[in-house]
Amino acid sequence: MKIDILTIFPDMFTGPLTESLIGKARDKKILDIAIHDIRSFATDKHHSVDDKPFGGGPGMVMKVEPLYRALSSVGAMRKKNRPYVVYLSPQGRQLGHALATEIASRKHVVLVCGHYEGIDERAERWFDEEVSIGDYVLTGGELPAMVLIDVIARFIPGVVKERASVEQDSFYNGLLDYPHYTRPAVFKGMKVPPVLLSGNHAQMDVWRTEQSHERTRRRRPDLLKGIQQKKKRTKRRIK
Ligand code: 58G
Repeated sequence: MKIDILTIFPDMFTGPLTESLIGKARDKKILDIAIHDIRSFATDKHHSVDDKPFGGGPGMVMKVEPLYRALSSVGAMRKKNRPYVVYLSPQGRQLGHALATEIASRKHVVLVCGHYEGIDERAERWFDEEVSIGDYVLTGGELPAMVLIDVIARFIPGVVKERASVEQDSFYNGLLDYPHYTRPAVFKGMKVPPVLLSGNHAQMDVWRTEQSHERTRRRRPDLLKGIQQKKKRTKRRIK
């Protein structure tokens, strides 16, 4: 998968995209991530990327010309083989498991990071989708872009070593994760649930499934409603 990031703060990406699993996936060429400085596409002598809003009001607005040129440079303006262009914005469709798998299925994605009060509205036509990571406003789209890259990277085969690890995670099956434990078996009197030390794998599976359901019922009952509806729909289809 190829990801092009358009930003006016390219340095913000170095840590999160060079360390850990994402860094390894880039080394292995599973993930091809390129970061582009929108400022380098400005043609005026001050390389300006923002300007005062028409009609007045507080703050600055990101200009369309440098962004247009940056988008052109990554192939977003061509007719054939256009990448999927995503603008990170609080007005977008809220990111979740479903949206993440959809974006992860694309071959080439362009992430546009805004700043200040946002981008000149005339840029909207160049975006295939606006994505929000939650109902809050941030100073820029860079952190949301990194969150999006991290969540989609986990769905690309080879990024997370074990497929089972991805498939067992919360939200894959619509349930919260079961509790995890590692050595020592007793720490300051706190014991690991005996079933996990029993060696009976069938029993352990039952226990974990029970824990997942119980946790989901207590903490996220809204998720269980979703599963019940899904079950009802497939039942109807079978009839
Ligand atoms: C209002 C405010 C509209 C994404 C700011 C547009 C981006 C939150 C999210 C903006 C973001 C999110 C300018 C700064 C987008 C622009 C950017 N804030 N919830 N801020 O995903």
